Amino acid sequence: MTNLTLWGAGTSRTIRAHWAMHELGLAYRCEPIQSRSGETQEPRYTAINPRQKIPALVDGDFVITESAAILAYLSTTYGTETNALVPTDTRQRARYDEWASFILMELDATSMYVVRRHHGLPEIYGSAPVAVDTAFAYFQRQVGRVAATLDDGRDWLMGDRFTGVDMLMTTCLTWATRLDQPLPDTLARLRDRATARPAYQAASAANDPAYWA
Ligand SMILES: N[C@@H](CCC(=O)N[C@@H](CS)C(=O)NCC(=O)O)C(=O)O
Repeated sequence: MTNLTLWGAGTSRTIRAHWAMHELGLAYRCEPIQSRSGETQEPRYTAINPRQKIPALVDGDFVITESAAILAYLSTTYGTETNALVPTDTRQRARYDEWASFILMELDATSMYVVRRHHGLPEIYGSAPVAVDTAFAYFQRQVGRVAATLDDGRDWLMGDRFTGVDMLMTTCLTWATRLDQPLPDTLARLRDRATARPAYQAASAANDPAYWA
């Protein structure tokens, strides 16, 4: 029996936490607050996450923020041998952390979020076409290198088994696809395999704030 409440819906970061819930078969409640709605600044949410960012997970008396940390927490706390999303073997876990850091820093923060800020939200962050072009070019260079890793025929980043880093990667790839970025074939296939999973489909529905109305 769990006592899980997930705060946040509607973004490429919040879907990671919804997706983990569904991969792990967990029942949860959701407070579907949204970015730039003012809801992250309200006292009731600031009390949960003083940094005023979504998603955040409340599990009884424990609060954890940051989408990748929520995913890992849910897996290590509630995952089973068959559905765990994070490896337990030390070196496998190190490899997992390596992929997660790369995806979050190089693809999310340095590439897609720069585009989001300076192309998608110029009224808040300012228009910066050169930064946007550079971020797209950087994204292309990085995904080209990732594609080379997949050339050995593996289905997922860690090998044969689907893990949380495939989820982090997929949310960056779908984000890029929405912005008309081409992807190398192997990565497009990884994205398609991941988004065809029933848990992803369920999470997409649950990541829509209207789902919880
Ligand atoms: N690194 C964080 C990023 C969280 C983040 O930037 N969330 C945005 C929405 S995607 C947010 O909460 N913005 C606050 C607001 O716009 O009110 C994570 O992966 O969870």
